[in-house]
Amino acid sequence: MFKQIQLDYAFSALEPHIDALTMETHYSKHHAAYTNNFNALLEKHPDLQNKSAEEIFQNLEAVPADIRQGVRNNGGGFYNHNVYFDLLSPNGGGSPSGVLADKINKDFGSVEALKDEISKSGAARFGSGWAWLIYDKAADKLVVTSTANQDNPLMEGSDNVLIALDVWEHAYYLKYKNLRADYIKAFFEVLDWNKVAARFELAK
Ligand code: MN3
Repeated sequence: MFKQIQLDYAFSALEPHIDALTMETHYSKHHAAYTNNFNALLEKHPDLQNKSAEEIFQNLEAVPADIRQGVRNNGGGFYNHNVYFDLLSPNGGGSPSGVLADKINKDFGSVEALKDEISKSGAARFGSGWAWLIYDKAADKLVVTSTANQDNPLMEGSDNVLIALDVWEHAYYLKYKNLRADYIKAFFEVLDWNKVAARFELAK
């Protein structure tokens, strides 16, 4: 059984950047539904239950055809939100330091330039989807990318993700209405760079 991560902060803890009702609905309804649907699909093919979510997405073509699209949508929704919610913190914001900051400066010029690129990627994603920072280990390079729907970079051959930014309207519409760019600015106010740095350490 795949499980939603337990939040170590209250739904209201990210106010005013992300409002409590959005957080509660997003986690307790949207994320819960993706997770339940993903687990229900895997009951049809129990051998998949022993694999990690990463293994499943990196070999999506090996998933039986009758559940493949469902796994892509709901498994993606399960996994992507686990990364997203884990990266948020009432103590977030600011800037990264240490090895991660050095790498960002080398690959993007500055942290502001990286934020700008992620923001543009999220704003340019038409309809629903995600913006990402990934680490391309083979090229030793940080890369900004985006995916549609609940797809993620693992499905496209990446072996890790460092930042996951949900740009579905359900992530921001109650507070920000059509102003996705304002929500993206707010996301960086609650992004826990220590978690990003820890993901980078594991990916290297
Ligand atoms: Mn979402």
